[in-house]
Amino acid sequence: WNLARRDVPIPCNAPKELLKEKHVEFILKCGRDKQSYEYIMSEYLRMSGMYWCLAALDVMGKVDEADKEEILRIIKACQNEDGGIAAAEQHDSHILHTLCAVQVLTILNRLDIIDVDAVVNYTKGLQNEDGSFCGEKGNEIDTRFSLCALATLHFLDRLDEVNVEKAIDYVLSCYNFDGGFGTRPGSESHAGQVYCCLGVLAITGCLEKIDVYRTGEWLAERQCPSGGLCGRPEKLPDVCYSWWVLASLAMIDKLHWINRDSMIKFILACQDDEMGGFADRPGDMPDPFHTVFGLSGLSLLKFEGLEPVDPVFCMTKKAVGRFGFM
Ligand code: GRG
Ligand code: ZN
Repeated sequence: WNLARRDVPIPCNAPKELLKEKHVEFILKCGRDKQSYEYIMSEYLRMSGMYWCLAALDVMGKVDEADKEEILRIIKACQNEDGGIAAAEQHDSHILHTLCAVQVLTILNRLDIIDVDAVVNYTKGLQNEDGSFCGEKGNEIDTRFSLCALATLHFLDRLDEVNVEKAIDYVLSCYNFDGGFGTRPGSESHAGQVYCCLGVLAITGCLEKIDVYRTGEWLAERQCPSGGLCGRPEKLPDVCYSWWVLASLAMIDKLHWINRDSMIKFILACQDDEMGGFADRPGDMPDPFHTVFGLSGLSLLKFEGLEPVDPVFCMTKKAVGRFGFM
């Protein structure tokens, strides 16, 4: 069956070393070129983008190169009346961006610049009767938002403000027989969702409530012959899964269930040796999203020259400090 698996080739001239200096340049350029097409078109992702970029610099030990004052000014301007934080000024609040802002402020150790009580109230207001969370008021439910909400409250040291028991029960109701998790009860297992659900169980100290062998097996099966990891059966490998899957395996202490050498080879092959940055797969365009997850995946594999990262939060252990998982 291995031969029939969908996969991508690794070109023989693909990068085999970590091009750290190029990645620092690539990330700094993303924040600098405010007139570029990419910058203007990605406004709806601005807050997430700041997290990807800052977290990437931090993993490379270069967080001091970022324009901190500018970042703080933008985040402050993105907190809305409802207490939540938006992707950009004048946009609506969303829990995805609220968590990203809290992550950035945690990295910079400047949570004081936002109204923390208001963030807590906003987050509380997103929890539903069954324990699930919406991403924004009255909108779609997804286990991604359970992680975002609990991680946000965790960094603010205010987890007790929501119904944690029900939040856990909801996540467990999304656990599938194959060992994976989906977005909602009964939905298909997806590695991104597994990461989010394990993150919730890790934050709340409930990982023993699942069958970690079954889950570890489902995760380990995501490795393709090229070494890359895919998000679910029959899908192509993508470097961001070297975060979603590896971090999940790390949370349940099964990182050794994948082949480290071929995984590293795949991640390194996704680097752009001219522009810097990582793409989803070899030869594609690089972006900050795949760059932070590529670098963080390498860090989990203890690749030399990178800061250790926390598998739940995708931030350096140094940044998460006492809020870290292990
Ligand atoms: C703390 C880092 C951190 C994140 C917060 C938002 C979030 C929580 C997690 C996102 C998890 C997730 C769902 C990741 C998957 C992202 C992705 C590549 C989705 C694409 O899915 P498909 O089905 O693509 O379009 P495939 O790979 O299946 O072909
Ligand atoms: Zn991807």
